[in-house]
Amino acid sequence: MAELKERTFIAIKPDGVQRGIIGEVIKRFEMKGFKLVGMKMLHASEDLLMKHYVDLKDRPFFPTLINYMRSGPVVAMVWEGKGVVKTGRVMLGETNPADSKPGTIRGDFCIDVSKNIIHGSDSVESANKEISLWFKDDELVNYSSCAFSWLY
Ligand code: IDP
Ligand code: MG
Repeated sequence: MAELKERTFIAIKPDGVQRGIIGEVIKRFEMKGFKLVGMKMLHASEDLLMKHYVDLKDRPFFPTLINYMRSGPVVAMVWEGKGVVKTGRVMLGETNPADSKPGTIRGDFCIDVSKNIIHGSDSVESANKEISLWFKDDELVNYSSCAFSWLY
């Protein structure tokens, strides 16, 4: 049963918020069958973003990335379900929207790699790290979904 409790960290970036894509992203994850277990809107601090993107700190686009992520509020979410990390990445599309297929979030709603509207954890290990970075334990909820036995 633990595999059904896998969690991923999804964040709608400032451009996704400004362009009105919050509802569409939530709709896609809900309709797929994943369970929302945490959600908040916030202006991410520089410190939080530096930690979140620490693996990219030596890349030339790092300062631009941090400024972009600080340019407005983001919507941070935790979604739960079987294979949600990998499937979540498939639903997002490729890092560069130009390589993302239609039907994916980045393939459908954005154009440029520097404005790719959404973040999703790339492994279970980074998901766990990112969830504990962005959320306190008591900001995540435990509840049973009435759809559970119709999904699994
Ligand atoms: P991911 O978000 O698909 O996991 P990463 O390689 O982890 O992609 O990069 C993190 C974020 O950094 C991307 O989502 C994008 O916002 C930004 N980024 C990645 N590559 C570039 C680039 O070449 N130019 C500008 N921004 C980039
Ligand atoms: Mg990444």
